[in-house]
Amino acid sequence: MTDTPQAAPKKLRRLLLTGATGAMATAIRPLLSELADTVVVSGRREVQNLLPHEENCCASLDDFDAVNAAVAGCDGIIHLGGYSIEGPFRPIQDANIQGVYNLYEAARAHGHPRIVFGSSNHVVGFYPQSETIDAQAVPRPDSLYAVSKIYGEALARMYFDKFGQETAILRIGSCFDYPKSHRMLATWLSYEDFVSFCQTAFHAPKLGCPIVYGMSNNTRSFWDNSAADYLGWTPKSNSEDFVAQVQEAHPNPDPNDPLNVYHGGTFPELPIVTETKDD
Ligand code: 15L
Repeated sequence: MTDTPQAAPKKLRRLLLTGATGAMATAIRPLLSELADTVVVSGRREVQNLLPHEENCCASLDDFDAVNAAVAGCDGIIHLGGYSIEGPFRPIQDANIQGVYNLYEAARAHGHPRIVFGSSNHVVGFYPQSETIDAQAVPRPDSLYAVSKIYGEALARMYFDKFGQETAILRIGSCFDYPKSHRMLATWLSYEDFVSFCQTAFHAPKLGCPIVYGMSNNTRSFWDNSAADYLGWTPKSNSEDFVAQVQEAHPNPDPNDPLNVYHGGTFPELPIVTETKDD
C-alpha cells in the first residue's frame, strides 16, 4: 500500500500581525511561521527577539501613514492591535475607532488582503451564562472597550458590502495557555486553535464577513458557531482537560459572582473610567 502524498499546507507570502507586543500575539508568534513565509510584526514599540520569519514594523494605529506602510505588500492581516481591556475613552478611541478605520483604509489601498479582526466576546458580555447565543444575537456590550469592538465589526461589514473586503470577525473568548476560571471552561481558546482559525480564514474558498465566537472545541460553551460551519474550521482543544485544575484553584465557585453570571465575567460591573493620566 502506498501512502497518499499530503498537500503542503497553504502559506501566505507576507502576513501582518498588529498588536505584536501584546500577550496574545507574543504567545502565537512562533506558530505563525506555519501561516506565512514572512510575518510583519507591528506594534507601537519594536518587538524584541525577532524570530527568523519575522520583520519589525513600528506603527501606531492612529497614524495612517505608518499603518499604510505596514499593510503595503501584505496578503493577509491578523489584527490584534488596539486597546484590549476596559479603560478611558480617549485611548480606546485612538486605537479601536480611528485605528481600525486606518487599517481598513490601508487594506483598501493595497488590494484588500483578507483580515482576521480580533473582536471580543465582550460585545455580548451582558448575556447571562444560562443563555446560549449565536452570531445573530443582538450585541449587549459590557464596556466602552466592547462598544469600540462593535464599531470595528460594523466597519468590517461596511467594507465588505461596499468594497468586497473579506474579514473573519473573531469574537475572541479567553485566549490563554489554559483556562484559568470556571467561566473560561466555556470561553477558552487555545493558541493552536486561534492559529488554525486564521489558517482557515485565509484559505477558505469563500470567506465573506462571518462573525465567529473564538472558542476551542469546549464541551461547555454558551456560544453557537454553527452558522460558520461552511468555513470548515475544526478547533481541537477542549477545556475539559483542565477541569480538575480549575476546580482545585477555585473549589467553591460563587454562583452570584459576576464571573459566573455573565458571558463577559466581571466586565459588566466595571465602572466607566472618566479620566486619563494626561487630564
Ligand atoms: C478580552 O477581550 C480581553 O482582551 C482579555 O484580556 C480577557 O479579558 C478576555 O476578553 C476574556 O473575556 O477572558
